[in-house]
Amino acid sequence: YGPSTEDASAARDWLARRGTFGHFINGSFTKPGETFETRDPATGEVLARVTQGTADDVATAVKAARRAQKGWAALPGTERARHLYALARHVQKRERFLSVLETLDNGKPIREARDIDVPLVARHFYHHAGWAELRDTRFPGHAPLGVCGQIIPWNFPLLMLAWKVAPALAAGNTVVLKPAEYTPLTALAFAEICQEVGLPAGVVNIVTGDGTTGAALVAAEVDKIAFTGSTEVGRGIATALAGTGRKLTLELGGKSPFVVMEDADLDAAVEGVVDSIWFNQGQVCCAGSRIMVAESVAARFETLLSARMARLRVGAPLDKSTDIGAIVDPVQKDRILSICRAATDAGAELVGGQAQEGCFIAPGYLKNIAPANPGMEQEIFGPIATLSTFRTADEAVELANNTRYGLAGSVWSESATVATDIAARIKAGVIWINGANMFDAAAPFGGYRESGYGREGGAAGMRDYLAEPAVKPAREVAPK
Ligand code: TXE
Repeated sequence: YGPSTEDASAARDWLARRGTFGHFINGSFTKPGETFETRDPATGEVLARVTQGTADDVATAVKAARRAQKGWAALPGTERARHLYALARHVQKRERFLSVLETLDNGKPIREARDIDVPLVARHFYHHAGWAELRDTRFPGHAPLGVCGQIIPWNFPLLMLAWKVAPALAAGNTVVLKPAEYTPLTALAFAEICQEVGLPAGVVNIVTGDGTTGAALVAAEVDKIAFTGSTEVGRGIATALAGTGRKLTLELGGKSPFVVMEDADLDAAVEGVVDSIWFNQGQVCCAGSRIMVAESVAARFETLLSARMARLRVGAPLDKSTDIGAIVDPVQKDRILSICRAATDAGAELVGGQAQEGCFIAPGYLKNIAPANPGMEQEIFGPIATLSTFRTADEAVELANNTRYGLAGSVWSESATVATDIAARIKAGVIWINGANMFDAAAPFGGYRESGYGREGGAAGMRDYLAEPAVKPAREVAPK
């Protein structure tokens, strides 16, 4: 099924009714302050106005979260679980509305919002409802951290909210979350869901705004900052928090290898590229953006790849036959194009990847590209991969690890021995074998090196929202 016209108009009615948004603090929406526009990148149309959060707004939200935290943490795990189950069910109940809203605000194809983003959001809350119940059995003596400040990007707006909010709440923390300025709308719709399910006031607070609001949150009296975004901003946050004793987890950029061995199923690997770099217009932190193919099969692989690429449809995100939607914002489009230009200036050849009117870029890849080419080193964060070749397994591993990042990787081979051998030698937080971009709430996700630290999902993700028990001093034994 596709989204019906009614689904689309439900989202539009909601936007027309709400129009201008305040923050969501202590269980209700504040009066809007100074506002900015959020647009549909596919059409340029203004969807709504949201409030630019000030340091005072952030402080008010942190206070509300602080007041709510003791009561929330004191609830039995089964009660916190009941709230998380309710959030999951209500996300499912409103899945069509949320999918359309996400597509309007972000530009991603409706098929992806509907079949990937929103179902994963519900799954994340269901999974963490289980953790709320299991916390004390699995982490005896651990305590919640307190108030968590959470800053999220625009590529998976509601899903990144779920990744942050669900484990924090399951552990007994309360949160102040700042969505990205390009895509605040599903977070505000989620705030309404918090009201609908009767989540205690102050447990989830949402303050909208740009990077200055994010910086105010970093400077506020919170016990942890969880950040997903660019490596540059992540570095600044780490510096700002140095010496404060506050916990920090960072999920930053990536330039993940996609390694196709000689014995790989090439058709499957090409489909893997579609799921990898041509998913969400390539605006995926763990996108397999550096394709590396064994030289002996490279020509055949490229023929299949370019034929498949030509069949991808670039167009209106709300059309359910669209494969590649709009880039989130003209600024990001320019950023993508400028890296591609730097790559071709340095000698690479761009196949496809043409800029189109508006926020659209056709899928493409850079070939004949040297390891030190900027297109090989920088995160393009658009639908453009690099394509290079290798001769031996060792060379494949060396190429794969020749990056400052370490978020993810993907290995394609029909031999389990070959695939697991290569996978184990790639330095990355997540490796997929004969697959790409597969996510599950139970599987920890996170990086190495300049991709950040800390994990989200599963037991490891829970641990990052808990304080270790204090070490009990060993009983002194008087010398005989
Ligand atoms: O990210 P920013 P941008 C990468 C990707 C992309 C590039 C730039 O390469 O092209 O970053 O994107 C908030 N203190 N990724 O500029 O600025 C900001 O308001 C605190 C990879 O949009 O990092 C938003 O909520 N917060 C990435 C969030 O940080 C600050 C996803 C992310 O925005 C802040 C996004 C500050 N000083 C971009 N400045 C991934 N890992 O998935 C900004 N923010």
